[in-house]
Amino acid sequence: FDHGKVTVIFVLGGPGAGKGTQCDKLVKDYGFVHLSAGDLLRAEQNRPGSQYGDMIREYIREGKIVPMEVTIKLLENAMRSALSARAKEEKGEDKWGAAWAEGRGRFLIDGFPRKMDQAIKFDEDVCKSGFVLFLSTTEAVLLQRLLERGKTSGREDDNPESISKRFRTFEETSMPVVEYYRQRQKVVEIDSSPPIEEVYAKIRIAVDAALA
Ligand code: UP5
Ligand code: MG
Repeated sequence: FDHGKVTVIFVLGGPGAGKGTQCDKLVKDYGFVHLSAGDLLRAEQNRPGSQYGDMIREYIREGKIVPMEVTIKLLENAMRSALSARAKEEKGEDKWGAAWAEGRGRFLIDGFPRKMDQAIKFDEDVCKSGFVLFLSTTEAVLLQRLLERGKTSGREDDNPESISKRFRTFEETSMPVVEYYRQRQKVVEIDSSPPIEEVYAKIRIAVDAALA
């Protein structure tokens, strides 16, 4: 991907921080393509004939990070197909159509990178990130959200046992990635404890400043 044209924002935060929720809102207002690494992995897990299905299911239930080759390939494929799909749309068909037709895609990558090896590999092989939106809150808030969502989500990792494993992986493996970007002045940290709209208002300010 041409770094001068493609903008990538990583959206990071603990399990249940609101990454998916806030990305959905940004898509509506800014025309980003939203790619959730977790959603891509779940889709691959359920794809008939996938050689990775069982492996992904096991990793997700255990709250562990799937080997990066699999996730990066899924992300790269999804970025390419989004770019070509949007480029085919007629210019002006939507307010972002023209930009996409010129290959100037904007991507929100949600829940990735969450391990140092992924961060370095993606930077080198795919594209450098513009900046990182880091949604932070307490484990008590996260737990309450995930247990509530678990009543209807059907997600195999929204149960107390998997949730505590996800918390541990986030602290031990994913926070170092946030710190790595923080040292490089790439992180905008937003408290995601308040109501959804309040969090989103702060995110908009950060995104507007970054894109200006
Ligand atoms: N909610 C959201 N915001 C709220 C607010 N401000 N106030 C009140 N409620 C709020 O939100 C969670 C719930 O909280 C929802 O019910 C929402 O309404 C409410 P959501 O937006 O879904 O939060 P999100 O941060 O997206 O939570 P998610 O559970 O998706 O985060 P995870 O990081 O745990 O899940 P993900 O899908 O990214 O990854 C799952 C697994 O995949 C990982 O554990 C790992 O095993 C694997 N994975 C990899 O191996 N590699 C990767 O690169 C990525 C994932
Ligand atoms: Mg999510």
